[in-house]
Amino acid sequence: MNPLAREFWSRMDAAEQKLSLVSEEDARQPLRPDGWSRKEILGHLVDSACINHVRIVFATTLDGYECPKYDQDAWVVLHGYAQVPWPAILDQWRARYTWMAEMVTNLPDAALDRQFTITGFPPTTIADWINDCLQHLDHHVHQIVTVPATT
Ligand code: NI
Repeated sequence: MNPLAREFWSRMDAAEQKLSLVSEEDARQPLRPDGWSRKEILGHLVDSACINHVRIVFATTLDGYECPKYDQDAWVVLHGYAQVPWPAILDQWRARYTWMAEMVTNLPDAALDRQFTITGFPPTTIADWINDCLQHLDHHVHQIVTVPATT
């Protein structure tokens, strides 16, 4: 297994252990006035996994791949995460990240240095982008676990 895939599985397992401890009551509360609740942050991680999974597969299989940015607030609203029970969002999260981890495990070494572009940003390599995805995961899991809920 390539080191990046090993890292992906281990960060995902660490995140899951923390996310599984969150109660439905805490998950429902916004973390800031007018900000996302834990449910919406976890839903945003589901969206991010879907989008970045597809970006990485396209970048692996197409030369010069360029993809759009996405409107993260609109995606969270469109999926109605605020109304979905925490365990259901967590099931989606687990499924999407496992699916992505399996794809990263199967990436040939040559794919890791391939470049792609998100419109408006400098080109990135697949390996750098996977590392960014893991930092993004850690950032939001940290928020979910440490920011006290406002009531
Ligand atoms: Ni984010």
